[in-house]
Amino acid sequence: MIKGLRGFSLGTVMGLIAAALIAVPVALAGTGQPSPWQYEMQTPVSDVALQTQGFHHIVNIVIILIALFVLGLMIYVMWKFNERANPTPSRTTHNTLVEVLWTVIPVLILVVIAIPSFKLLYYQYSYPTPDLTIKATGNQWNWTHAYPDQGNFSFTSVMLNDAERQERIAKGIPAPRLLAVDNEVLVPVDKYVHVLVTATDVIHNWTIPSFGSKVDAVPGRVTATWFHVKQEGIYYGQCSELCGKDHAFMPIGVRVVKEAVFNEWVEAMKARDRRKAREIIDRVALEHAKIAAEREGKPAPVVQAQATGVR
Ligand SMILES: [Cu+2]
Repeated sequence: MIKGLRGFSLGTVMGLIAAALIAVPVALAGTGQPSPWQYEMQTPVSDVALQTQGFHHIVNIVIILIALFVLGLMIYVMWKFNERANPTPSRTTHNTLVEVLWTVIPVLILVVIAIPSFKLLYYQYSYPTPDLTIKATGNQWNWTHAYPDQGNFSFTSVMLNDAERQERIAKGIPAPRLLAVDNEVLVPVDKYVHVLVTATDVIHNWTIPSFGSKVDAVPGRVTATWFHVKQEGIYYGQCSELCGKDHAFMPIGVRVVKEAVFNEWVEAMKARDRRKAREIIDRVALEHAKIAAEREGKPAPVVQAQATGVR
């Protein structure tokens, strides 16, 4: 009876932990941005991000098992060998078998962790042939994004202030605080995108958590990341290397759109028609807001005022 109970409780506890690790975060994680009460990673939308999250879960389970094992040992020692229960302590100092075990088993655990870890690391640095290459340059404190193969047009992405956000929100376009930017980076859906990253002043870091992309932007050097996203939408990230007083205020917004929309936007940008480019982004942003609202089971954002032209 007791044996059965023990098996049940350990299995149940582990099951509950695994369920909490894997199931709950799905409900709490935001797509492309953080969500209230989130403690897990943002919903992965690229293969790299998905694998990173899977690896994170594996390591977390290993950590929990080790912590429970050590806790169990400590409780056992406190109960079995306290002064009252064990007044005459043994003078044993060595046990070859136990010493070999507590050396070899941790090594094996590290090897088991290292194999998927290196696999993932190599995958992150595999750089499949790109369909599009963009260049991101970190400045104190905003990002310049350039499209070298599309006529080398470039623009700076600056965080929206509260008044500017309210303008967007009034149009029905979500504009999350500390994340929404004036000029979003547009990329086509289901394409391999390389991002060449550098900086003009100090080290910044170009990051989009949902893509599993995170790379330092180092002055005088070019680093790179890549992503392949199959789901349209807006994905935010923030500079992730302490870079000065406005480090927290230089977000990155990448909008993944249909190829036709992307091409239309590129033509507008090439023609330096910022008004047209803005209209294209506003149109697709409204579509994305509706899709995101439906996906999360919320009512679509209410358009409070008609779009009144271009910022
Ligand atoms: Cu920065």
